[in-house]
Amino acid sequence: MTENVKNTAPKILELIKASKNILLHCHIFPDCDSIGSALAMKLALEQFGKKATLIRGDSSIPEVFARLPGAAEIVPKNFFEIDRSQFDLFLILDSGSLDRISQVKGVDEIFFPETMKTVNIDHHVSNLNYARDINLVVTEYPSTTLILFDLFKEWGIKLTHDIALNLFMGSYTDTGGFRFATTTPETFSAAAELVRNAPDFSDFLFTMDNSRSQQELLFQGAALGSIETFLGGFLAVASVSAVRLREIGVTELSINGGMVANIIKSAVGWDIGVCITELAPGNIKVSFRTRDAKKYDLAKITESLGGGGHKAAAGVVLKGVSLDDAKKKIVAAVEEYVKIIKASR
Ligand SMILES: [Mn+2]
Repeated sequence: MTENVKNTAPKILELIKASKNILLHCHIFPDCDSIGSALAMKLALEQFGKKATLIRGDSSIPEVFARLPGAAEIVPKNFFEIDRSQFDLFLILDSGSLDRISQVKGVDEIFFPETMKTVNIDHHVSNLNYARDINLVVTEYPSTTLILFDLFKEWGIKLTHDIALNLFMGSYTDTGGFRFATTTPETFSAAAELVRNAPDFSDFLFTMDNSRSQQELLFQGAALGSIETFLGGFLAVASVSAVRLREIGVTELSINGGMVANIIKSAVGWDIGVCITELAPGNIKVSFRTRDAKKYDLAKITESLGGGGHKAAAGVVLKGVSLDDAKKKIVAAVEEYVKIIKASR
């Protein structure tokens, strides 16, 4: 536990104890760390006899997380569909910026009434410390659920099965199944205590790993079957046309180009994997992944095409071009980037 968490824990608890009606949310496109944190917090607040309302936010809850303990009580409303004046405390979890709370309206529309205290608890490096009362941003933690694990300890929360399972699932997923470099000995210690209290964790992992849609696999099959290599072989590109999408009956919901690029870059020698999907003629979504983020900064490539992202994962949407022209543009952009990094070495 960091000093920051230890010192801030009683201050947050003070605000909780002084509140009557607490608001919680899931961030847009919620992952298991967002949902697990919010559900665990709601259950912990109930141990103090506090009433908490957990809103779904902008996006639907992925079906695979709908079985998490307490998920049935998530209120299907976004931030603008609730009466904010009813709440005296908003515990904002796993959200680096205000636009993680909602994007239904502009960020300027996201304001908090004077009577609503705000606390921001998060682990993202990019966090903007936007809360009015307390910002507990601890980037040493691999997940928000693990921050809560330590806070709950300080608060004397009983680690029930339901709290433990929610905390475990968020911690497991945000560490990529304890594989990411963010995983520490403390992560495993916490995980050990969590699974001691939630011995059925493997049922939930099985459900999560086996909840894919058939369409998602059909899309992957079409994409992986189309792989071409360029620039001497280190760049591997999959591409799926709008016509092909229609043939196999795949709709936008089942398209995960990032996942395909991820699979491509898992092959030795294919240092950069790209998946190009023609959602509709003239509307092309491109995902980049690399197995060597020390050598390549993919954001530099996608930025040159008008997109963005991170070193190891980036993307761009290309408008008004054919699939073939998109492919040529992408290969040219990678070639240009490689020339630049070679020259700078
Ligand atoms: Mn997270």
